[in-house]
Amino acid sequence: MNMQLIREQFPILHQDINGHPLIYLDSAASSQKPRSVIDAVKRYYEWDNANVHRGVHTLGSRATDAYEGAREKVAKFINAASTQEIIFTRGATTSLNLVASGYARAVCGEGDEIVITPMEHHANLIPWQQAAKATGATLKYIPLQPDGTITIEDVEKTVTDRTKIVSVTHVSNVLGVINPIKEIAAIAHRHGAVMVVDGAQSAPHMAVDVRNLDCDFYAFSGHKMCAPTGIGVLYGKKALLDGMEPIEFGGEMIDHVDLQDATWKELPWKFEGGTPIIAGAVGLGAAIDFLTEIGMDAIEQHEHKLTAYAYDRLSTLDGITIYGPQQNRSGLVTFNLGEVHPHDVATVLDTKGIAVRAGHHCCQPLMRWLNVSSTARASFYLYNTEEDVDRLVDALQETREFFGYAIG
Ligand code: 7TS
Repeated sequence: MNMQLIREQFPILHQDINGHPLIYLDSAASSQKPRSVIDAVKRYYEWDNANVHRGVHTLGSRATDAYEGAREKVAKFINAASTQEIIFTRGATTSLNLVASGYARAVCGEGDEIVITPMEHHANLIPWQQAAKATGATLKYIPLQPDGTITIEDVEKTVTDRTKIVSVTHVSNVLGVINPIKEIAAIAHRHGAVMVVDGAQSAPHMAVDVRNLDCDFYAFSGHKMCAPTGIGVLYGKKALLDGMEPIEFGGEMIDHVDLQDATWKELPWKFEGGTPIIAGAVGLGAAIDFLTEIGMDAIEQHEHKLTAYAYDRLSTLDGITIYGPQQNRSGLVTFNLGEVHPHDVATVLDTKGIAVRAGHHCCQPLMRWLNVSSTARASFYLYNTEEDVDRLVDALQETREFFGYAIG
């Protein structure tokens, strides 16, 4: 990958923060946007903006074409069988809540099981807690190994014939663990359960093929993959989506309405109540074009190399604890520096122009399992370089010296 060419396409990266060139290491929270995405959204508002699926006028049909064109790009990007399987949502959180409210509550009952892991983001944990409480189902957890991974043997032990849903993150936003979704899906299916995947941290960073994974639902957010905030996707197998009731009613999703009853449009529109996030979808389409042109495999390889480099360099710092496995990890490194509070680490790094995230990363049960209240996290994307990692390591070294008393 030509790093200079790639970095030139992200205007935001070329500025000083607190007197230092910005090093952005928080893409797991939200990625930066390339010029082509910013321009596509701008062009849409300057030339094509109108509501979709209703106007017979030219702008209405241009907006509809742009919106539905983006859906085709998404379907191709994840290798869905058809655009009917692509529901536009507000993001991964909304997508997962849609499955928990629209599917889980309909199929689960007393004594049934929903299986997840302790490494889930709250967005893939609380919706299942709520669905379990509402239906009398039991929420079960596949246990974690000391390095934060799960084993297939434990999946086999946890999933039973009473399991209706298995929902696992493809990539952990804290541990960087990449879960073996295809193998887990095969076990879920053998027991008649459906496989839900939280793809918030995988879709932006690797080639995803939902048919090869054979997952039933796959959720992700645009803003973590170069697209604007406010747009996301729920992929679902057509037969399952056909059998599901919508959870939002009005506007776009309506077919025929009487005083006492109503019918819905066909897929995918039945799940898209109200005026959809048209400009967001246009931006997501442009982001997919941008990522695809560079190549998802090339992006994955770049991040893999960079993360290995970061892991090795960070490991040399006295008093550092790095969480998650050393091998087979995605593009982020989560750590603590002795007893220094991660918010202090992030604040000192910010004074040097380096943006990292500190906190519980919306994974409180995982923090408890790690026996910490919070951590710092550096997360990488296609625009990050080894020089960024070197700057981080140097800055952490200085932070370490500053807080030496707390590191020992
Ligand atoms: N699932 C995972 C694995 C995530 O990392 C996130 C966001 C979500 C779901 C929710 O995505 P949203 O776009 O609907 O908010 N993760 C993070 C993070 O790690 N730091 O900030 C947001």
